[in-house]
Amino acid sequence: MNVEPTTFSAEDYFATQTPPSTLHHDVEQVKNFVARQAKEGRKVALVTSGGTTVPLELNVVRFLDNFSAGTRGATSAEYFLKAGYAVIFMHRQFSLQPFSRHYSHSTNPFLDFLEIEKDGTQVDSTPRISVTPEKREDLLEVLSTYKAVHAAGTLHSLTYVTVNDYLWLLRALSQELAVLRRNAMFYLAAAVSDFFLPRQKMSEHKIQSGKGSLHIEMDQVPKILGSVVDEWTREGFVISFKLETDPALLIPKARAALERYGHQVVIGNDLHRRKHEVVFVSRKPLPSLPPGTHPEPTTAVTNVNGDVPTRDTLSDTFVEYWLRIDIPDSTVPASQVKEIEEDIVTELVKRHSAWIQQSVASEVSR
Ligand code: PAZ
Repeated sequence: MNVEPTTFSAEDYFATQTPPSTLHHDVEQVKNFVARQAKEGRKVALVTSGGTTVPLELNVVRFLDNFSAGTRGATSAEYFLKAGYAVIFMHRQFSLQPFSRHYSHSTNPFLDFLEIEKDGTQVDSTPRISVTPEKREDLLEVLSTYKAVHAAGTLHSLTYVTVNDYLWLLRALSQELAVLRRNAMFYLAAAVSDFFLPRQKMSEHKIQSGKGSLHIEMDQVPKILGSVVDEWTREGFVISFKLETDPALLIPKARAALERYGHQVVIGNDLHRRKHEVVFVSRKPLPSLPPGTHPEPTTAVTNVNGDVPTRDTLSDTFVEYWLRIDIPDSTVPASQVKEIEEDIVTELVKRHSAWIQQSVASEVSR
């Protein structure tokens, strides 16, 4: 069968692709979470995190994936919680999560710092387990924050695997967050595939070898950010991420995304420098805005040379703000390494507040 490649609109996509079986349940939980946060007057950040898969068969044996481990999303979620936001953490199943990320099985396996005490058994004669002394302080800090967040009920996590799961969830969650109006922030850090195989073109069973090379033609994933901004959650503060490997493309592509979707900020990052350098691209404030409403970046950062923050105005319409931190020395313990997400979140929290003030003021003056 020869099926032509299609460019799906968001509408066509949802009319032809099937939702994940857990969607209804996930949405009910988010609805309750959002209602509670709204009642308690909290802002809510929807953080998307990790890569998406693209299955090649209906009975999936093979799939396409990408590099993202979910570090950006999981780390940022912690800083949003610290800043007083409630967080909906929508992440790729088994990618990094807030708090537990500090004890990742590959970089800091927790079994390595638990000890079975030789003496001092408990009343029922089972041996006691204790934490290696040099790990106690860090663990106590992470654990206390984790427990406090759970007690406050300000973190809600849910998972996706495929790009299809991601798209359905993002649509449903955006619609749920619309009730928060300007108090909703969308922090879209997930690495979402640009291409997919519609179920109508997938083989039902495992693709067989023996016929030479494999040719698969994928369709383009619909540009869903436009629907988030224009239809599903029209008053939210939306930040998308743009990843490139060619530095020359970063700013033009980020600007093009802002131009196309009309959201608030694109954070650009280069694959290899993403842990210590990002660029915020946004539209220049209109000259008629009241004084003090311009979200001026004030975060104290230094670049790799120890210079003061740079802010380059490169066009009449857009403004770029580079955020850089020092590349950590390999001798610094992981728990003391500065994380760029701390500064990213500080900057966004400030911009979100300024933006709320500004849009409330312009609504009042209308
Ligand atoms: O998950 P991670 O920390 O390894 O990587 C983060 C990132 C590079 C995926 C994120 O910062 C990002 O740029 N996300 C958007 C990617 C894109 O679709 O362009």
